[in-house]
Amino acid sequence: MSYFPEIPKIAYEGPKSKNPLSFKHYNPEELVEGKSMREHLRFAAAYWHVMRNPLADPFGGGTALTPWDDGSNSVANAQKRVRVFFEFLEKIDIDFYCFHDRDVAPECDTLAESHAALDAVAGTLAEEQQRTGKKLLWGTACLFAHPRFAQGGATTPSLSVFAHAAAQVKKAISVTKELGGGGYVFWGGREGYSSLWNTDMKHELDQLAAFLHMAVAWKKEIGFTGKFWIEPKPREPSTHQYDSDAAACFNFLREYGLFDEFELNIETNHATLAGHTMRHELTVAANAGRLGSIDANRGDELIGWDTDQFPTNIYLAAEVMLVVLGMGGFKEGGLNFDAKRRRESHHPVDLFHAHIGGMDAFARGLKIAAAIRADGRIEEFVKNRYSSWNSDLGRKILSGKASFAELEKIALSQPAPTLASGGQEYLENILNEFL
Ligand code: XLS
Ligand code: NI
Ligand code: NI
Repeated sequence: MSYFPEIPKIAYEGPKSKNPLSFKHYNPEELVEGKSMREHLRFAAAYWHVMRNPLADPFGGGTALTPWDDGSNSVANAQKRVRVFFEFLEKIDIDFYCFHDRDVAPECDTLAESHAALDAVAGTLAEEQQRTGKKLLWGTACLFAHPRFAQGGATTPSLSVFAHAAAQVKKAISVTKELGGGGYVFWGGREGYSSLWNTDMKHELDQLAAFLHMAVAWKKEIGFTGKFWIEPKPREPSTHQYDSDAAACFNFLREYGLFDEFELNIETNHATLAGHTMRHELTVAANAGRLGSIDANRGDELIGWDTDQFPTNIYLAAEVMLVVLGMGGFKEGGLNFDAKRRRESHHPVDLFHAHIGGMDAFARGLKIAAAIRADGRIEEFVKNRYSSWNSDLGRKILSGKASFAELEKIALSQPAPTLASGGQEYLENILNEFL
């Protein structure tokens, strides 16, 4: 039985093909820097967007056509969706997926029933992983949709809600482990505030830290060897989210003695909402040796919210892949399309167009990044820019052995300082040679 009877398995046909249901650039087994594109890119599909996003917006309800779904909250319907999803993964040739507990399985009347429903659906996920060879990139818990989480999950003022959140995360980590997930993501959409008039920020941060310490303890207790990733986002749905950007996350983790246990999952649209470029956020994370995974999407310059569009910008994909190649590639992480179709693109075939576009854009980004690295001019320029530090004095300063007094003596005795050009335009022109 096929749920996408009209759709063939998507294959590489090359840049000249006019077949919209083919890859023009993503050629999974093609080698780049000695590794296949498949291994470099580690694409993942987001269960919540592919299977559960009705494509509503703040002004109107859902439009997505999901002929396989009976619209009920039953476990059987949830299990059927899993089969549909894995057919999608097979046809689109994506190797990994990500989920929230509440998108794969229904939320029931009691927590115990919700746990049981999740176990039942996890059984189907395990079967389908077994059948297809697809893998779980990461799992997470939804601590933002249900009304009980309106004032936060780990940062709620209510101790009973906090306990519920803890129980949910405990279960979700266990299920992620059972399914062999590479990581577990903490995205706290409601872990922030909408007004400081009713918020004890210090108390909430202490709660969040206690919550994460318990998560680490649970991870160790059950022997989950995947990574813990925090996904920064500055706001939406909260006015301010505590994990607002990569630097804020690191500061929080260091302050509370959690730094060694967490890496980051960086999302493009969250970076731009934080007033940063994606490259900035990736660079902050990579510099700390803590770039774990990426939620690949993009925002819209004209819309001030998380539009979660598919990443089709080749320039952006090249920048992302430069950072990824620069850190030696993904380990447990990958490129998760945390992206949804526009409300107007409501047919099942649009799921394929959307992912094909993202995969082809990143295939090109990968090749462009590799070409820039092989060319070497940009890297060389940046290296030269700092060459004055490549001296006894430079080394002395960086190893913390110099003093202001010593530098004052040098500054007083030397001729007026000089500066070489920053060469931004020169470098941007080089980049364009490869696009
Ligand atoms: C929402 C987030 C969310 C996380 C997973 O903006 O991107 O989808 O990736 O909870
Ligand atoms: Ni995300
Ligand atoms: Ni997002």
